[in-house]
Amino acid sequence: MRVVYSETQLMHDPEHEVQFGIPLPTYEVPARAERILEALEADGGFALTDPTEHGTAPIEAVHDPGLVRFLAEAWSEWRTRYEAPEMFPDSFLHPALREGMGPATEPKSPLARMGYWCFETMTAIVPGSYAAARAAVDVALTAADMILAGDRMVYGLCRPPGHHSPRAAFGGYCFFNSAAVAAHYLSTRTGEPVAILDVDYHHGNGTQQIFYQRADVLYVSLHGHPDRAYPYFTGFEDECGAGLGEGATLNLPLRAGCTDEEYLDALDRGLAAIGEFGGSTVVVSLGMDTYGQDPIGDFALTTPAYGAAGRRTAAVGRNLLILQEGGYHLPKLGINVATWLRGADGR
Ligand code: Q9C
Ligand code: ZN
Repeated sequence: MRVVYSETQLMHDPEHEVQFGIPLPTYEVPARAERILEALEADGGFALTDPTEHGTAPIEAVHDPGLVRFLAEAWSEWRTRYEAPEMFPDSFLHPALREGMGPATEPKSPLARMGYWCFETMTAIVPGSYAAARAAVDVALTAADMILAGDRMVYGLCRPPGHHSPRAAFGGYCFFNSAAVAAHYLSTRTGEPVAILDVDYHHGNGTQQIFYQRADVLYVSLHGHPDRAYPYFTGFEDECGAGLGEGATLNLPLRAGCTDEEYLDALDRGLAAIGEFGGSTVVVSLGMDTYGQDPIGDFALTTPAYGAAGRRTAAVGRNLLILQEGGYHLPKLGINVATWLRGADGR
């Protein structure tokens, strides 16, 4: 199986995330990508390729150009005004602030701008963030090109992740929604419907939002129930899409302690929906934070479940564009990814 990866993605290297109002060491570290790479290299069944530059047009096809502009400028603006080595917002554009008054206009100061574009306090901007976020999209799009050229499955080792970013905001360790950019790219190039299977522990609120009103992109997600799990405000079972997109969103929220068996049953439900949907390619948002030892998830999955999950996903018979999202238990992250990919590859 071909793997697309760029070292530029390591340039996003924040120290902290603010949780409970306290700056704590972040879980979303460059070593995540290095651990995955090592496991794939040790396996020997994977061929590494660098991405090619795809520019901002495919990003702006799903994201607000203002978000792209902000992320491109944020660090250089910040460092002319503040001493802090990492950029965090302190005020957010809560929807109630301007209720009944019409939309806000984008503020001028970098701090206020960050509160306009960001929805939480866990996604620091540091000097290399924009370059890394752009590289992650290039990884996804280069992998998509390989599918378009005839590969049956390709793995894009994306980092930072992307599925929490909606059209006009970023957060949840994510900047650009690489899976959404790639799914839209595939849909415009093939003219076919595209299905997205999101198996990260967290609901992919960003991907859901981007495609919520579209009938030609199916979004299916298995995740920790939002009653207890981040991102809290989305991912409920009754969110099924709207307008033309009604019926093209399927959320399967799961209980804490979810076992291999329960998980694979839910996966089968998701895969059945994908099987009934058209198109030749499934974009997989692959998160390994479902693992039993993950520090921020609460499922009980074991490594063999990933082999079964990969196998069942491939058995739907579509091309697979597999893109990395979360997964924070460094000692087993690589083997879990390799096991999923091996399962899909049927070797
Ligand atoms: N106490 C991804 O896995 N932290 N993003 C939640 C709650 C943010 C995860 C902690 C989790 C973001 C791509
Ligand atoms: Zn996650």
